[in-house]
Amino acid sequence: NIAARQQYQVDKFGMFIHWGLSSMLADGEWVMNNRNIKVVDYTRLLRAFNPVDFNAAQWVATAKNAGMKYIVFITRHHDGYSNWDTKYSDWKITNTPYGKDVLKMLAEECKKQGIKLGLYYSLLDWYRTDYPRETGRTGQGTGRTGKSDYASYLQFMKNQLTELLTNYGDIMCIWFDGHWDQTNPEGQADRSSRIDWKYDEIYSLIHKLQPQCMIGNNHHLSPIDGEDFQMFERDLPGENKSGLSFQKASALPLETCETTNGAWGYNITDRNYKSVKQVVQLLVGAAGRDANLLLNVGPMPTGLIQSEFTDTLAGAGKWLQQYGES
Ligand code: FUL
Repeated sequence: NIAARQQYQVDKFGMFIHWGLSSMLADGEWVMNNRNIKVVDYTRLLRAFNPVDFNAAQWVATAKNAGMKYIVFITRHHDGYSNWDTKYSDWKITNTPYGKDVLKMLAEECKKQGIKLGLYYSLLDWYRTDYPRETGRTGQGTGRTGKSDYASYLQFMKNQLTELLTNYGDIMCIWFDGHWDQTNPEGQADRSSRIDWKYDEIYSLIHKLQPQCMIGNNHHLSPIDGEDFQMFERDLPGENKSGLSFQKASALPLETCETTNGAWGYNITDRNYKSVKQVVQLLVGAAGRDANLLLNVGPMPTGLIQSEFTDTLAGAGKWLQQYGES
């Protein structure tokens, strides 16, 4: 959809939000894998998640105040937990003591405040048994047994994506991640996948449900058919400072993502907060390459975005008001 791609490039600046059960452990969103926490132990987090300070209005206002035009929210990260009321899993926000569909509240608030909403969706899953973990590179310490079954896992993803693209209004983009779990080690040129993800089926389903929805995939490869934008994780398009981005910039709209400190998910020991100046430099660096900047915050387990982030983002917003194009 050409109009959606053009609009996407105009939108330029967005807020990435990494938040979920892992936020409670306050050690980044990879904590389950990094500490080899077993599914039987990790799932105990479900009964403890009660983000009483969650306030969609605060999140959306923080983005708006920064001059951002969209939000990309983690609906499901690698730990497989769903941040919405999905019918296809019990491992979800509505089974916590909090019990409310945060995605619904966020979608409604975005609509109210005129901010677009995109959804991050992990292909990789450390929780489900049917995810092809035998060929995966991560999540080996989670103690899952049984035979994996990609056909079943694919159907699950399609069901969930259908929910996401049916029940939450217009979705600006689906931001896929985790492809690299099934490739040879990062840093090597050979990124061929050990499984066939059947992207053609996944992408055509999305475009059928919402033709204007932009598809991007953090596979660190050149874009394939069906993708609408090309992303560079913590990198400027065409450079490879991260050691992840071997792909060259294509003709598609480009996006670079970065964090406001060093981590994606909430991490109490990470005080490496970027200054307003650093954020502005990121913005200018991205814009100079005609790329969007998707800048991340990791809200606290209570649901609040900490002031170290909101203050800096407000500072960047002020700068934009003064020197940016409107
Ligand atoms: C990576 C993920 O593994 C990180 O946890 C994070 O979500 C980042 C944006 O993408 O591939």
